[in-house]
Amino acid sequence: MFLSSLLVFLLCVVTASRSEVKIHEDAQKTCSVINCGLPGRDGRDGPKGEKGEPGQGLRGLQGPPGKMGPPGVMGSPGPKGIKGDPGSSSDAEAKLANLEREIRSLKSELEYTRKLQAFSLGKQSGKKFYVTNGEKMPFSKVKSVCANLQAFVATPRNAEENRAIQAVATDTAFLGITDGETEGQFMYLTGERITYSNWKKEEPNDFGSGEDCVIMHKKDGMWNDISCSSSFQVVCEFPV
Ligand code: MFB
Ligand code: CA
Ligand code: CA
Repeated sequence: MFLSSLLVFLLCVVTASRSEVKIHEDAQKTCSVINCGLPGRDGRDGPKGEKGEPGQGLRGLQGPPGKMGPPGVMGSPGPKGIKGDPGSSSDAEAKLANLEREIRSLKSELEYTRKLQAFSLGKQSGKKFYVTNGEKMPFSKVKSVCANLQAFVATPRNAEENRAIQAVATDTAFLGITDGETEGQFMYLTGERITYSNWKKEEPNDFGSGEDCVIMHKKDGMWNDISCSSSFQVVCEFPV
């Protein structure tokens, strides 16, 4: 008896809930919120769903180029190039002709510059000319200064040249003459014995610990042997 009544009760409950659901659904279709009251609160979140497929959203804009990386390792040398064509002889002849023309032009320009400089220094044509920068220095430096100018230390070979050097010097100046090789034998720097001299009275005397160089006095153009380590004016001689 109890079971049957339980069965009947359950049957009634199931039937009622189904009809309630249907009533509810029908009611939703036909009535507004005011007639039927507010919808119930959301239920609790369900369990987390499966991970979705990656989205197809817009990719970000291309960023600016990164900073320059370190230089790469030098590559190995490439294969040997193929042999070039042999230059034609006319090419070589043309190049040679150009070079010869250029040399002639440079030579005439140099000659012109020398004449202009000689004229500005008052040099007579066909003669050596002499130049000083007014500086005083030991004999060894005098030699190198003149050599750097492709010139020589002033060396009078006669009275005329002696006067010309005396006119250019502004103070007592070294001459290109020494007796360092053999004491008492004065030589030009080219190694020949001197053929002209203008010694002051009682000179040369190899005074003190030795005097193997020669100076010319500005006031009278006379010579004196002197120590090569003393400092006197440089006068350079430019050949004809
Ligand atoms: C000497 C001269 C020497 C020095 C010395 C001061 O003459 O021969 O070369 O100049 O004076 C006296
Ligand atoms: Ca001497
Ligand atoms: Ca002397």
